[in-house]
Amino acid sequence: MVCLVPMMPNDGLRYVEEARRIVSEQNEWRGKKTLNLIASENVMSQGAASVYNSDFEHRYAEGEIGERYYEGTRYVDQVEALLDEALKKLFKCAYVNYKPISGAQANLAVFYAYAKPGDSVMSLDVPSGGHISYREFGAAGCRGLNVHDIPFNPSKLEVVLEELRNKVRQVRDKLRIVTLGGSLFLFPHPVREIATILREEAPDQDVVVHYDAAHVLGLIAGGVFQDPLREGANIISSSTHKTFPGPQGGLILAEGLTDKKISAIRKSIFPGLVSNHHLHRLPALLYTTAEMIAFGHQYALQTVRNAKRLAKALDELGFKVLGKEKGYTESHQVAFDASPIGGGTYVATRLAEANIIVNKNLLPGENSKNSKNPSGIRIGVQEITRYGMKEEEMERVAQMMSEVILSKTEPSRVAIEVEKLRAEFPHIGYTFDAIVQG
Ligand code: DSN
Repeated sequence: MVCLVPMMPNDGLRYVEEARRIVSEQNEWRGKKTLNLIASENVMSQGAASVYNSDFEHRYAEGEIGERYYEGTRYVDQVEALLDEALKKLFKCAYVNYKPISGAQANLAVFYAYAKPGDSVMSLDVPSGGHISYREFGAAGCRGLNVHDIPFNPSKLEVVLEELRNKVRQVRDKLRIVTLGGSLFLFPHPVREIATILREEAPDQDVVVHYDAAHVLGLIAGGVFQDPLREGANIISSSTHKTFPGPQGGLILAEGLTDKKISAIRKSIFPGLVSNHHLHRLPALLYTTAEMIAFGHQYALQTVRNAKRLAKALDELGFKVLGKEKGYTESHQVAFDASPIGGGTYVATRLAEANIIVNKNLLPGENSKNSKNPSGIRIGVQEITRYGMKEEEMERVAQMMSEVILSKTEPSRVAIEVEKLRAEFPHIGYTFDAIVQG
């Protein structure tokens, strides 16, 4: 017999107080004391944040605009109609679906729509930049797909097109999807060339060219990276919170797909993988989309300029930065090989002690078994760019990283410099905040 001991109100109160304290300390620390260089994160504007928490967070709206399975959805319909229009305008595409609640779920929706168990897909392996969701241990594997590697040259940081052609010849009979894009994503992928290879080598297979834009969506929106839907990609999956500075969530964009393929992806998402699509994020996504229509180009341009400058400064200070021969990067990311200076885990941990937040990362050519202590460090400058930092500040950031790692300065001393730098840039830029509130 189970004996239940009655809880006292104070037992509950402790958790409440702790929850409030933790959130308050997180906001203070992340908002004022850290340089956030995680490549997959960003911050929403005050305006977007102001429409994020609302009654929508309690509601359901399964179904489509005007055809819901619930009553009381008048205002969701209004938000979604505007979101549909704004996203199509920004990305110049015929179809959008903002119901996936994460980028990985959007990827699973693509695999579910266009391949069945036992079919083949191709993607970059994780060290070459592929996201875990494209691999056999991720969403592709959950769908029962056979995953083949896209050949990648680790020193040139490029897809090897002739090897890819040979691979397509070998697996063409069951090949359904080629997934481009990734998590370590310094340079555009050869979408046009790969689409051509697929047309030439598997003309009868109707292979879907799928591009995961999660990391670079804001750069695509700003017109400073590649434009996958114009280069031969049939469908884009993404998250909405990396270089695209919206609420956390997922997205599908498509252009030129047949009605049958549109219907397949729509059904794959609802009723396939998503029941309710977390409505509270939609007004914030609309708000951010409007900001990207207005300010996306300037923001994206500055982001890439900052990444290039940070990479160059780190290189000059003695870090082994990837991609030097190609200008280091064309995206928001910078990567360096930390193996000569203690390895990825050591460097990331030590930088974190100075409140410089990065992530350790596998590098191209590395054995994926090293994932617990990989060689690399991946950096993203999109968030500090949103706070208004420019090339001059990138030099300062590189200098601080060098002090902590190369000069072995006590991290707590550098943390003081980090806090000072943050204090100079308290406001998020490239937004309507000044206009709407002023
Ligand atoms: N794993 C994340 C990244 O940092 O790239 C994306 O889901």
